[in-house]
Amino acid sequence: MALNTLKTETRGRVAIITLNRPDALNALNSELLGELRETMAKFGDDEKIGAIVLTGSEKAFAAGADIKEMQPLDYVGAYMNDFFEGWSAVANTRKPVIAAVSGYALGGGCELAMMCDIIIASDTAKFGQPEITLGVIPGMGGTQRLTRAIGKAKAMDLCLTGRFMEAEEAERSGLVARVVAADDLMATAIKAAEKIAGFSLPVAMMVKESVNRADEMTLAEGLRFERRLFHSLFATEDQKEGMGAFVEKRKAQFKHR
Ligand code: CO8
Repeated sequence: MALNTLKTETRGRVAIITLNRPDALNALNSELLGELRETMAKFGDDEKIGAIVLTGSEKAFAAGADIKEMQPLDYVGAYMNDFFEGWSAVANTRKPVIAAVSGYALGGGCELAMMCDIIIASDTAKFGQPEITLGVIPGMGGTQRLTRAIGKAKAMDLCLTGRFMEAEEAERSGLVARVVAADDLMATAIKAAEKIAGFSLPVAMMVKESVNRADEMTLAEGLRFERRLFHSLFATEDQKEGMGAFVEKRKAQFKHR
């Protein structure tokens, strides 16, 4: 498939997807969404891929949904097309996804980063939900995922004032897992993805599924869900191999990778 808005490459078991609309600071338009959905699905189905890194440019991870595309929308059109619903497929990718964020991650860009499982940011990253300045509210999860990630006080501050949050504050607030120097961003993200991709893939996928359930379930339901997954892993060869290798003091060779 020829891609106009993305670049992709694979390194071993890691797939790297780079948003590539430099003239629009990687603004997220319909074409990009279509290509990202297809690409995520392709890597999701590829058993040789164990983890995905999603990144943008040095200046912008993504400066939001494409305002020029949205501007002429009316209510009926937005409702009938269920505008933005297509992003759920990206959020529902079952393999682990790391967002490597440099520069602006604003509006839909911040929301896209939050659809990923781990955000690693360069010290130049700026996060924000400035939709209020455009006369709208976040529409791809900004009021929901951001509030769960950083709490009501900071989420209200960002969504109501539209201010940008620097990488250091984003890490302190719990949005970002690690902040690294801009030059080290991709190497750090790829190394983390390689580490994940070296483990048993179904186990990594169950970790992702179970952690994400924490946002959706009560503690009691979530603990039961986790326990069932935990029990199920004793039916896998990878559990036998992982624990066997520990006891035999050797490196585990997981089968399902
Ligand atoms: N959409 C479309 N084009 C964009 C966007 C965008 N989000 N962001 C930047 N661009 C374009 C600019 O128009 C410009 O294009 P051109 O050269 O043709 O004029 C080019 O990218 C470069 O941008 P700037 O010249 O503005 O670059 P600066 O370095 O001066 O500024 C900023 C960088 C601060 C990031 C600035 O571009 C900016 O403020 N961008 C918009 C950020 C924003 O508001 N994002 C939120 C968008 S709304 C959203 O994501 C969700 C909406 C939910 C609605 C729900 C409806 C159902």
